[in-house]
Amino acid sequence: MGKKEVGTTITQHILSKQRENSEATGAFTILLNELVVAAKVISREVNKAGLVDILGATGTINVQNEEVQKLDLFANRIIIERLQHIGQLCCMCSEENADIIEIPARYPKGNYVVVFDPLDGSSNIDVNISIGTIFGIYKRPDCAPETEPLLGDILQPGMKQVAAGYFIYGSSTVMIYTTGNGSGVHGFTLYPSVGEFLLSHEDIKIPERGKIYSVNEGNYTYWDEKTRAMVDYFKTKDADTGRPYTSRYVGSLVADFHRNLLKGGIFMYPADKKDPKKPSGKLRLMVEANPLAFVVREAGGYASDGNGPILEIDPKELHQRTPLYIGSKKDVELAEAFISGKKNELCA
Ligand code: P6P
Repeated sequence: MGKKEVGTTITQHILSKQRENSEATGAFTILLNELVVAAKVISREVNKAGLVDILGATGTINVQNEEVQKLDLFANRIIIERLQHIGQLCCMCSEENADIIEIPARYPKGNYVVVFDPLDGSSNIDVNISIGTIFGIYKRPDCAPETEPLLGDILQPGMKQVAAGYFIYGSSTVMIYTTGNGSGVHGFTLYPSVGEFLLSHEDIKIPERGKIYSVNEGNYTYWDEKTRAMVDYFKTKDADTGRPYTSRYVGSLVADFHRNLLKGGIFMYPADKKDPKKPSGKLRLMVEANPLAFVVREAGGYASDGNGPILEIDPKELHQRTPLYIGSKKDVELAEAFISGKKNELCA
């Protein structure tokens, strides 16, 4: 038998997962496949951004009061256009849109809800640092697809996701996704010559403890004492616990998360006093923390807001922010012990 010419495509993999699930109707497969098409288009634009005049800001400001880069706008539009026509969604939520994105009346609707950050880390676009698209997929609580989508359809705890993942546009374009329930976390690398995402990282498991901590220490002055003590802990020399850890911080959540997923470690965006309007830090629960928390849990890791599991948070607002501690289970549990004040119990 000759060497496999192509390898396992993402479509083959999704279909094999669909066949394992007797209730699967193929709707989910259509949805994920359209997301893949959107990512291929975004990847092409990201990779030629340096050549074509789509760099630089549009001069507009998004709902997060951040300058919108042209590629942000482009990625947001592509994802909405690709998903709105497939007849599987009741609505969408994007980091770039203040309100729920409804499905135009001319298209049939379905019962899936997709939440996404179309291009996370966009401030790094101009300096050629890896950026990414983050997505989470929910089923709308049982109701007729044609009924008006309500905020309650989107504001579900992260544990209710039926799938989640991300695309990272870096030295190569990689898709990481999981459908939860022990199905594993799988990675696919885009082969531009084939135009397909091919299986490259099967059943990813994050090391139980890492040697890397990722945090913006420029915020040290804005942290409370527990947060400072926790970060100082990772920097203190102690041979028995493999400290000090190595510091790695890209400033692009998908890049920092992806490295830690493969190598082990902890990414932290603590609450801080830097911006009174963002006391919980700058990361968003629905479109950043929940999808990555769903992925890391399936890979054997953990994600906490410092007091408990991210996936158990009951969302109150579409764009609410949360402190985020995510990665190797033992490291995140340690961080949680510091922030929740249970550190002494842990060391008892
Ligand atoms: P800071 C990018 O803007 C982003 O939302 C995440 O991708 C990244 O982890 C974080 O902000 C970086 O924020 O405050 O350290 O620059």
